[in-house]
Amino acid sequence: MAQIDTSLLPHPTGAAARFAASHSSEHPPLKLYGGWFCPFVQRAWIVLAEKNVPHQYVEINPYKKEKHFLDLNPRGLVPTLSIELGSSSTTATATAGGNTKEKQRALYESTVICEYLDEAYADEARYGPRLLPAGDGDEEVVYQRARSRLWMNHVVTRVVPGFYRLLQHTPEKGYSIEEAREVFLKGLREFAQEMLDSPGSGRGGPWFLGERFGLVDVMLAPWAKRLFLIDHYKPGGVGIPKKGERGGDEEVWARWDRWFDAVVERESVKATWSEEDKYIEAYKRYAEDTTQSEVGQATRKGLSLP
Ligand SMILES: N[C@@H](CCC(=O)N[C@@H](CS)C(=O)NCC(=O)O)C(=O)O
Repeated sequence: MAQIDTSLLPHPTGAAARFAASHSSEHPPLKLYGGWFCPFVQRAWIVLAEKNVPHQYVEINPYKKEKHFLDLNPRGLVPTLSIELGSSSTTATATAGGNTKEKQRALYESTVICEYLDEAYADEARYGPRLLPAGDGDEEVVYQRARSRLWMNHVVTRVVPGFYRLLQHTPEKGYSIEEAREVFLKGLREFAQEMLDSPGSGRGGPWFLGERFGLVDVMLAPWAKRLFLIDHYKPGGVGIPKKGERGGDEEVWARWDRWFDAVVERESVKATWSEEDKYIEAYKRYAEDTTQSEVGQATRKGLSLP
């Protein structure tokens, strides 16, 4: 594997360094294995911060496929959670005298991890509001939960792949930067349009569900924070049209601005963010399309992301 992906700065900086340091003590019930630069990790990190969940953060380099990491996650990707079931800090009931080894479990995939954390730490009095609308009795709640999953899926299958296709664009590619930008902007515009059209309070925002921050916001927040990398590295940048130059789209992009301005200021998002120049360094390998990461290789081959 090329050195480029294994020579990453080995620790977070700035606010994320402080957040990691405040969660560095041994905590067997819940450990998050992550990499400071990784947007998928930031999703899980944001949920932990939102809900103030007791945990240990363990910084690793996922490109070095160390055995203890692969034992937890055979896919070898961060975020990875290590969980000890039966501990008192989750909703699971403690079983006395059991074999703790058997209760040691792992989970991976950022979307699965985020939903798990929201469910495992569901006590609203202790962990704050649920991030996915919860409850089965109310048909509106059940609908909003499904709708949230639909738009989480939009972020996962459309927006995120579009981000890498644009960021990894180089002049020798078989597609133009304009085309990559158009596809990416289409995904963002559709997201903003859905917020604008949404029934009830979602329309006014600032969040996807209106006044309530939720998992749809979590899914996209790390890439919203990383949009500046496209402006930094790619000619023409992200290309969101400027206010007053949006033609018939003034309203829809204004709704995007409202969401974006709120998300970059969200405490949990800021708390899990390192120093800006460190991302510029870390993403050079994407911008030059030399990364050996699985996301980078899949983008290069036109395959769906790992
Ligand atoms: N689908 C996964 C993607 C996770 C992912 O790609 N993580 C990257 C870091 S940002 C990783 O661990 N890469 C290791 C590699 O590519 O070898 C998720 O949502 O958790």
